[in-house]
Amino acid sequence: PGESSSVSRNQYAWAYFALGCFWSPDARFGSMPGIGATLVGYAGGSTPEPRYTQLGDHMETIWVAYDPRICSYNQLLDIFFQVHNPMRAPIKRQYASAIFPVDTEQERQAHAARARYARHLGGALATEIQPGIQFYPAEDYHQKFHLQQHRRLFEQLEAHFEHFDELVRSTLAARFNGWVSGFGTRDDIERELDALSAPAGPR
Ligand code: MHO
Repeated sequence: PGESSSVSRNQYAWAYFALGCFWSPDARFGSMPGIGATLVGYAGGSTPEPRYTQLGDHMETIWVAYDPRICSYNQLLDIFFQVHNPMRAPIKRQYASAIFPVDTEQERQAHAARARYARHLGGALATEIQPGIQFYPAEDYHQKFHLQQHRRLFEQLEAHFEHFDELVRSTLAARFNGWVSGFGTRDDIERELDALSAPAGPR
């Protein structure tokens, strides 16, 4: 869709992945240097206006904004294939494995990576590759889910942002969400504390 012409308006390109329950990949990707923002949501289906309780044929999906000068799409694909089991058929479509490329270059790299991991793992992968999806952000309580379980920390962070939406789209929230989930260290976070501004994401 038009929303995704890479690296327009700012230094970030966009990527979308589905790999099971989105809480943990949100934290894993969010902890990586080069990731400016993450959101969780629903994509890959045709049901209009999906909600968590009414997913229809959509999958739990994460959106990431990444700085290609720091972190390549190929590196994201490596993380994607390494943090879930792409050979396992999902118990339901909600938790299916999928890559949603935003342009033909991402699509090419996605196919190449899937073939590479199929060879490496020695069998066909369940991972779908579906370009041109629409992404629907999930309900507030799913955004930075692990961080939100740390009530007092989350409230302190909220005080620094005008809107909830700004907080959950911030680099700061992405890193803290990673940190409380066991990804990255306090030193890692302190080293990039000046990179706090968030890119605009899908509405
Ligand atoms: N098994 C998880 C699913 C949540 S995820 C957002 C749980 O209910 O704890 O699908």
